[in-house]
Amino acid sequence: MAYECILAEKDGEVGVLTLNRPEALNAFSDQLMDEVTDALKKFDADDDIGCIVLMGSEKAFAAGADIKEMASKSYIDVYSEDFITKNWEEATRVRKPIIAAVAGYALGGGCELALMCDFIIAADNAKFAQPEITIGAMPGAGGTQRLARFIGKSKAMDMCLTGRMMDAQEAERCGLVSRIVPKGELRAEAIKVARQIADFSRPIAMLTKEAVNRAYETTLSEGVRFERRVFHSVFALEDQKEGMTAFIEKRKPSFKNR
Ligand code: CO8
Repeated sequence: MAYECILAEKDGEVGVLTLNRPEALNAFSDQLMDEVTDALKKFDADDDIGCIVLMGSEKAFAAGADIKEMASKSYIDVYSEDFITKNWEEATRVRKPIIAAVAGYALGGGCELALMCDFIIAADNAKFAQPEITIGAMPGAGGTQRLARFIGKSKAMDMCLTGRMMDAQEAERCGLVSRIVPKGELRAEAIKVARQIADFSRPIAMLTKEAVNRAYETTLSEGVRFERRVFHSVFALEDQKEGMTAFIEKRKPSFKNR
C-alpha cells in the first residue's frame, strides 16, 4: 500500500509512523486511518522492529476525526459501515509497545488515538481535548472510557462535558502523559526511549505490556494472578538467564530474542 497521509520509516529497531496531512492538521480521514492501520500491522509483524513511535507534526498530533468527511453521515451510514471500529482500533491490537509522541493539538479522535498507545510523551506545547460536545457530538473512539480509567472521573467529565483544552503540564500532573520534553526534541527523545525498549528482550517487553494493559480489563486479584503466571513464564526464556547472569558478571546483557 502506497501511503499519502502518513510516513512510515524505520530508525534502527524503531518503527516511526508520522501522521502527515498538514492541510487538515492531521484530521483523520478514512484514508489516513486505513494507512495507519496498515502501517501498524506491518511494524507489528516486522521482526526487525521492537517498538513503535506514533507522532504528528509540531503544530498538531491530530485535530480529530475529519469533520468535513463526517458531517453529512446519517445514523444508518455510521451504523452500517461500523464507523471507526473497522479502521480505528489497530493501535489497541498491536502487541509491540507503542509510544505516542504528542506535540500541539491532540483533539477528539487525536486524543483518543494517543490514549490507545501504551504511553504518551508530550512536547511542552501539547494540548489535549475532547471537544466533540462543542460540535454536537461526543467521544466515540474510547475517550469517555479510557480517560475515566486513566485520569479519573472528575477530570474525564470536565474534559468531555466542557471540551476544554488541557495543557502538557496539567496532563502530566494527572497522569495522562508520562513525561514532557521541549517541542524541538520530541522526535529524538521519543525515538531514544523507543530504542531503549527495543534493546530489551522482545517477548519480555511484549508480556510486560500485556500485563499492564490487563490492569484495565480485570479485577486486582485476577490481574495479579495473570501477572504471576506471566512472570513465571519468563523463566522459560533464555533472555531471563542472560539478563540475570549479566548482572552477576557485571556486564551488559545481550538479549537473543530481539
Ligand atoms: N476535521 C477536518 N478539518 C480540520 C479539522 C478536523 N477535525 N481540524 C482542522 N481542520 C482543518 C481546518 O478546517 C482548516 O482547513 P481550511 O484551511 O481548509 O479551512 C485547517 O485544518 C487548519 O485549521 P484552522 O484554520 O482551524 O487552524 P487553527 O490553528 O485556527 O485552529 C484548531 C486549530 C483549534 C485545532 C481548529 O482547527 C479546530 O478546532 N479543529 C477541530 C477540532 C475538533 O473539534 N476535533 C474533534 C473532531 S470530532 C472527533 O474527533 C470525534 C472522534 C470520535 C469518533 C471518531 C470518528 C472517526
